[in-house]
Amino acid sequence: MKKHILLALCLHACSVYLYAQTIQPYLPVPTKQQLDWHGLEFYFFVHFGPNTFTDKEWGHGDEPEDIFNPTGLDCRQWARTAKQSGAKGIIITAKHHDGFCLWPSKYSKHTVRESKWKKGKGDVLRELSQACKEYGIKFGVYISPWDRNHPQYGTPEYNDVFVNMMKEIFSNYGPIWELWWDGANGEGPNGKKQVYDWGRFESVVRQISPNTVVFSDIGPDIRWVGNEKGIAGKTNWNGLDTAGFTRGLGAPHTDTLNKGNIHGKTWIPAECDVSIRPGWFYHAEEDGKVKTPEQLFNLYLKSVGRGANFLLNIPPDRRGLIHANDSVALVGFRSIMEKNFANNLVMNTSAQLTAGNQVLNTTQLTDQSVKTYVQLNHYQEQGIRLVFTKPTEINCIVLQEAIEFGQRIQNFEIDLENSESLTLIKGTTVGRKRIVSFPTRKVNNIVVRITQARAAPILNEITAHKMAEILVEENPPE
Ligand code: FUL
Repeated sequence: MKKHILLALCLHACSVYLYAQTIQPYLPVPTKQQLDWHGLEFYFFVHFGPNTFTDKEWGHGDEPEDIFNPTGLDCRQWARTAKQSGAKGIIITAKHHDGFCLWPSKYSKHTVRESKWKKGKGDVLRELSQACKEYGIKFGVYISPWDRNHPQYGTPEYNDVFVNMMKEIFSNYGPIWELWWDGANGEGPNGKKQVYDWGRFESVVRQISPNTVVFSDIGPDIRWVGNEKGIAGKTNWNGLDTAGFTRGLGAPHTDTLNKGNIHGKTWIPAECDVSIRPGWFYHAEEDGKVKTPEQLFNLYLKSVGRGANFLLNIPPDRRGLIHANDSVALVGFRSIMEKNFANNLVMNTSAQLTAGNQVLNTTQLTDQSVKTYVQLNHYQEQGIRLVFTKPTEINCIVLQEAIEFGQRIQNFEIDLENSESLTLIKGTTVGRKRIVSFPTRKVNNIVVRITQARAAPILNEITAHKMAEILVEENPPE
């Protein structure tokens, strides 16, 4: 009896707590820019350049500039396709390893200016940055420090060249939302490798564009997920320890990048890069190998559904257009997303915070707003029970942690209850979003419990859905 009174008091205190107390962050926490980045979830990568015309993946840097000659480049078509697919931005390969600049850089003689395209007056970065603005999506830039063309590559002067190129891009085409640093460091035209001045590159970018989020194997803002398949770890911590590591070959083990470090000192979330086709660049013979809408949705579950972001490469063809097969797949993906997530079945539940026999109604987790949240101060005894108004078929539950206060949940469990049976689902981390799918169950209630956490867990949203059965992930969550 005494225990119940205590629990009741504690639940009451907890509800007061929700409104009255400022929550202490559990470090590390994301910056404002990183938090906004998490919210974007899905955006395009665009690999385009001489390789598009030579059918290569890694150009040697000796390709004649005239090879770059798209016959009908239309960056508005790229931006429109992104918008229609639900992608929130486009990151373009401004310069890949072949060194060819898609803008007329003053610091290179291997650029669009030296090509036949538009009689040397063309500028892909100009056209794309404008198109992104027009369609209200973000504009980002990939720039490879490895340069197989630049005559100064392999000498200290090349670091000036690289810095100047970035300055050019930031001042002529900004704002740049995300900057993508490839860690590759091969030989240049004179057979030498470059010693990159990463410290300088980083401080220049921070100085000229503090709001840009910078990607590389180890951040500073976003990390590589450790594979090019678009798959984050089922356990995925946003923290990463970078001391003693460098970009490229000196990066942490790919498994660490995939899962993060549970006690990682810095918030460096994972981004899952993957191509819609086998290659990064367009190859006509891959026109029949475009991923299906279902495969794209599965990648969404394995990236965003594990707390990371989804960077999907859509390589334009030799016309400079997104191929119809890719567009069709993207439209299909968008429609799967809409159809399967539109109906949030927790709208038909009453949500309760429970502890033993004590029950407190709560609305914060089912109000479809990530701004309201519940902190479980006694999570070992507490659960969140969603009681459906009638038995309801579900096969997908989405949990969201209020990551602005740090990532806390280490293990969770979900009971799927009906009058005959109880199915237990177990998972590890949640992070910004955790999507769990399972064979369809008809349930009366679901109960979410946090079984292990690094600090009092804070959830901001729970949703439940009935997706097409074919979309359910094959392997149960962990
Ligand atoms: C890698 C590059 O070598 C590939 O060509 C591609 O650009 C991929 C996204 O990053 O490091």
